[in-house]
Amino acid sequence: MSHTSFEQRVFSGVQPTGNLHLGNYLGAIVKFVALQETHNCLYCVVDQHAITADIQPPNVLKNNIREVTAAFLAAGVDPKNHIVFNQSQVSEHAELAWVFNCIARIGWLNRMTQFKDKAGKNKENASVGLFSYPNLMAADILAYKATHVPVGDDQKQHLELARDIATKFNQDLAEAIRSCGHEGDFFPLPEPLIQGSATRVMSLRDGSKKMSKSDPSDLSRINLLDDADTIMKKMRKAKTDAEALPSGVDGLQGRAEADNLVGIFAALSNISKQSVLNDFGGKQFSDFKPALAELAVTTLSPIACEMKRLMNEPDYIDDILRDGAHKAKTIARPIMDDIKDILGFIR
Ligand code: AQP
Repeated sequence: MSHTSFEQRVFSGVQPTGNLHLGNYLGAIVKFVALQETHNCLYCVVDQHAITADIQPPNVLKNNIREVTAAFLAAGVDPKNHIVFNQSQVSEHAELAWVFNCIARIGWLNRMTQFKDKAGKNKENASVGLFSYPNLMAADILAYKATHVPVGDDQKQHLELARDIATKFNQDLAEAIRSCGHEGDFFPLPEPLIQGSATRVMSLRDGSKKMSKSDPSDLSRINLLDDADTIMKKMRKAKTDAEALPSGVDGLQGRAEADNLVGIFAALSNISKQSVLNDFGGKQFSDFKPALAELAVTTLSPIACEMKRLMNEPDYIDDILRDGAHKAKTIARPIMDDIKDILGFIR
């Protein structure tokens, strides 16, 4: 039994694959902002993950990296007191991912549902990077020995894999870890932080599918850069059923679309779903949807406005990323050097 205690540190990332949406905001970015109050945080634009499905044209990828950074800043992430950077500028992520490719088992990766979803029927033709993506994600987190990872519910399985990798490394290399002068475990087991009423925001067109950047239907999601009219229109067209809203949360069972919209309202106003139903129980969607749309516009419009302003200052954004990468490297490099010593690589 190890008694190692690790400094609490938060790490999380968002892929710059375009169409940043309300799910990314409520499932992840809002949590990033809140955790700054209590933890040292690293927030990463995970650009190396963004080439696992399709290689984007370079100018598009650059723009998407700046857009995610702008979203972090506009939402309230503080790059002075915390660390904001893009993954590819800190080579330790890729270096550690290779080690983890040799720690993780193929059987573990074969169980990852996101790979199955994203590769679809064309598995043989998917990139090796898409398959080994969870190993890179484990490296993203463990390169900083991060202890807490705020993510949406869809990332739960990948976090479990990161814990399995950390456990196997700690156990298989226990003797080398000890002889290199480390007491107890080398890696913490990172904890997912999946909390609140919008951990899995669903598509506005289909309550059984998660809201996703890659959904071909733009009506399925609220993009962070949508203007007020577009948000109003998308909410108006959101799929619902014919019933009135229930007065208690139990009444949302089996009503995926209603549950999703109530969850979004609750998360946007930082109250419980039950509090939302206290106000709207018994009301029709024709009453609820305009109130939800207005709330979404009030919350998202200032963020979109600030994102656009920041996107017009690409040099400023690039400076933040470069500075953040430098700060991130000062944490990751010594950890990576220890890993090299543990493995027996000469340096
Ligand atoms: N629908 C969602 N509800 C709640 N949280 C979500 N997240 C993503 N979708 C939802 C969370 O946002 C963070 C960043 O996600 P990502 O960009 O790294 O990857 P993803 O999960 O693959 O996002 P998308 O938007 O769904 O993209 P595609 O279409 O490429 O699959 C993560 O914390 C994620 O949980």
